[in-house]
Amino acid sequence: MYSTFRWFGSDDPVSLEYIRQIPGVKDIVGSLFEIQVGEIWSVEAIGQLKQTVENAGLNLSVIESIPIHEDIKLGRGNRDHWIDNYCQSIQNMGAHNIPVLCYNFMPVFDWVRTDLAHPLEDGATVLEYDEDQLSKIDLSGGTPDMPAWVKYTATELKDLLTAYQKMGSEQLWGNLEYFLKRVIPVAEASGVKMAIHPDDPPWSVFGLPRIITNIEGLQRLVDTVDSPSNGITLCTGSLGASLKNDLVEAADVFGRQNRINFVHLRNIQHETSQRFIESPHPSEFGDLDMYQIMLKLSQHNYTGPMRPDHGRMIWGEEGTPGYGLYDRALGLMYLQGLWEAINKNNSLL
Ligand SMILES: [Mn+2]
Repeated sequence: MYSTFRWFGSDDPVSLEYIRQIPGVKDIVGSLFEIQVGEIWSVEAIGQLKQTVENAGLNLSVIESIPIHEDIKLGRGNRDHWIDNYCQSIQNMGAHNIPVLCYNFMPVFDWVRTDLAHPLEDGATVLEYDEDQLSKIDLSGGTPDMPAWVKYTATELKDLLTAYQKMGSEQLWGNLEYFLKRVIPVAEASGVKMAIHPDDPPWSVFGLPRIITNIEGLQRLVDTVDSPSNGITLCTGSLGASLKNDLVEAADVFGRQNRINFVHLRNIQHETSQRFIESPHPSEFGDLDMYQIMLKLSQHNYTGPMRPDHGRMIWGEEGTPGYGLYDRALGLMYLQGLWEAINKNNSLL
């Protein structure tokens, strides 16, 4: 396993120069944010991003993510056009030897939180999700301002929500399987490992179907196309938002099959089954046992990228919710310490 750090591009208040000063970080998780959803990521555009990262003494090792056009998720008539574009983007990644692509198949919205700066008693703020607050998010004016969400106008959003209301989970599965059968062979030939990110939170929101929510769903995905390029992002915080998901088991099940292609490590603390905060990374502050999760990754010889996922906002830092420098760096140092101890203990056995 090697440490990576997410970087949101030249507008990110956390600069590549700062990231380079975090011990053990040589690899960047990057993306291109100016490309319209569905359009091809050109060799030139990817090359520019890669060059910027390399100029700072780092490598571009993961793309997170190339968004999937809603026509693909909806199975609309022109989906083949968008899938062709997606395949071309993957080939262009491969041309630059970028080995991992994190993506998700969540209808309309990316991750959802109801409070981006929930105060803790120590003065830090964290992201919070409270199912009871979800209905207060106003969708009538188009996409509300949430990090990582694609912006839709009021009319576009209304049309999309209506289109999905007619769709059940099985139909969404069919559309995902159609996509994978086209895309995975291209990824494999291009030397790119795909890593689906679990739905966050892993249950239906705003009446939209969500299917990548548990071990069974991830296994169905993995079984759809038998290829090392058809893998998962083990995001502990996303899957762990549901108390039904056992993350140690997930690390074991998919580590054993060599289908973990990317790892996001963070912890969460539940107040109720559908109300939680994103707590500091160490096991003692949340509901997830980071030691046991990493132990499974070590036992299955996971050698791929890992990044510390969302952190708190501390020490007066301002920036992208969940993506400040300080707490993600603190979390990463803890995770690297665990990893060193686990691997040294293993070598003594
Ligand atoms: Mn994640």
